[in-house]
This record gives sequence, C-alpha cells and structure tokens, in this order.
Amino acid sequence: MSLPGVLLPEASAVDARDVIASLRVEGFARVGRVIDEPLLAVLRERADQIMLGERTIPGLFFQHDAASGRYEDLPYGEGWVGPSRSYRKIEKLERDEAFRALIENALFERLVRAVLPGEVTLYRAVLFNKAPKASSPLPWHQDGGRFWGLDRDPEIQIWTALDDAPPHGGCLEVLPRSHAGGLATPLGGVVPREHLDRERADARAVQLPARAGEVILIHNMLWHRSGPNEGDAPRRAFTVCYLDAATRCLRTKRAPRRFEPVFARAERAPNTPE
Ligand SMILES: O=C(O)CCC(=O)C(=O)O
Repeated sequence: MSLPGVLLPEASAVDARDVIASLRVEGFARVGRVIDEPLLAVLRERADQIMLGERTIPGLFFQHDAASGRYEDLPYGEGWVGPSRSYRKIEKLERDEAFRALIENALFERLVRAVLPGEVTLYRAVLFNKAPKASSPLPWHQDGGRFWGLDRDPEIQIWTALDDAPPHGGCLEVLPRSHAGGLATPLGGVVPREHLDRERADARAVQLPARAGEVILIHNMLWHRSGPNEGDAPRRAFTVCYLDAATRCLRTKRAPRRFEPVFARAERAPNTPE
C-alpha cells in the first residue's frame, strides 16, 4: 500500500531552534498542527486493526487498560488478550510502515537533530490509547532512571495526537520546568507523593489540550501525566523517544537491547525545508 504524505505545508515553517530552546527551558514545546489528516486516518485505522487482531505484526507489546479504571490495577505480562478497543499501550510500532513513516519524517528528523546531531536510535515508539469512558489515568512520571535501563537519560520525546485530546478527554498535563531538577528518584518512573506535594504539582499542573495532528515535544525528565478520557471519542496518541546512538542498554537479566537506527549522521543543513 502506498502511504499518504506525513506533513502539512506548515511543517516547513517550524523553527527547530526555537522549539528546542523552549524544550530546554520549559521541559516541553508545542510544535503545532503539522501532521496531515490522511496519514492520521491511516494510523487510527491501523491502531484499531491492531487492537482488534485484524492486523498482526510479530513482536508488538500490548497492555490492556484496567477494568476498574485504576492505574494500580493495570495488568502486566498478559500481552494481547483478544479483540478490544481498550488496550492502553502498544509498543514496538516501528514495525508498522505507517507508524515508521511518522517516526522518520523530515520535521521530526530536523527537531531531533537539533538535540542529537550524530547518529540517532529509537528507544520506543508507543501508542497511548484512552478508550472513551473506559481508561485509567496515567500518574505524574518521568521517562528515565534505572527503570529505563540505560547508561544515560534520554532527553527528547515527540508526542503526536492522532485524535483530539481535549481537557477532559485525557490530554497531556505537565509541570513546566520540572525537568530541570533531574530525576525525583534514581529509579525514575512514577513521581512519589511527597515530591509532588513539595512542588505543589497538582495545583501547578498545566493542561496541554491538543487537536489531532498536533505535535508536542516532551523532555524525558519533565513531570507529566494524563487523565482518564471522559469524552465520547477515543484519544489515541503516539509517542517516540529518540536516543543518541552511543546510548547503551544496561540490563543484565537478558541480553542487552540493541537500539534500532533511525537517523544516520546529519546530511541536511538544519532548517532546510522538508
Ligand atoms: O499520551 C499519554 O497519555 C502519555 C504520554 C507519555 O507519558 C509520554 O509520551 O511519555
């Protein structure tokens, strides 16, 4: 199948230096609505086909949402448990050529290159799905630390709304500038309550509602979360974490992961139109 184009014409006007400056200061940056609707439609359809078992891609990782709607009750280690539109998380989507086209598009390359000028690999490419009225919240967390099993913490993730993500529909929420403090705990992941209270994170949370096709950069150390989807439509978002190719996997229980190359060393001058 030939895929539709990825980017809207507006993408070529994005100033990567401005966006990355904002990522560094605030810990997040809004890139704007830059992904074209025909590709979004393909990605949404694929997400549904994958969840329903109508499209099989070997090696995907699935996590179903908790029937109770509580994060604490999420199932672990079960994988695909049958056709359902309530999978919360699907990983390894770089194995699908339509998601891969989004991962490798020229704008994302330009943004990533402004942070990682050398060879770039992929840590993860994940769909976060929030089924209407049947999804759990994702608590305040950071994307790094021992939990991630790397010899250094990554610093750039690109989040794309495949559907509208309105304030009560499970949009991202961030604590601006929280990345500057580094890891809350050496383990990383969920930020403990005493840290949240000390920083008054709940009171200072900033919601980032997004339209389908909008792209937001998230620094891995930023405290971020998302609520349940109380709306009537699905909220699917795709997030990609890029690595400096020198990053090594530290896990010892199994063979260390080898991260897949996505961008070779820069060939194009920064800010060349895509
Ligand atoms: O889309 C979401 O709800 C959460 C995304 C997230 O936590 C991430 O991209 O790191």
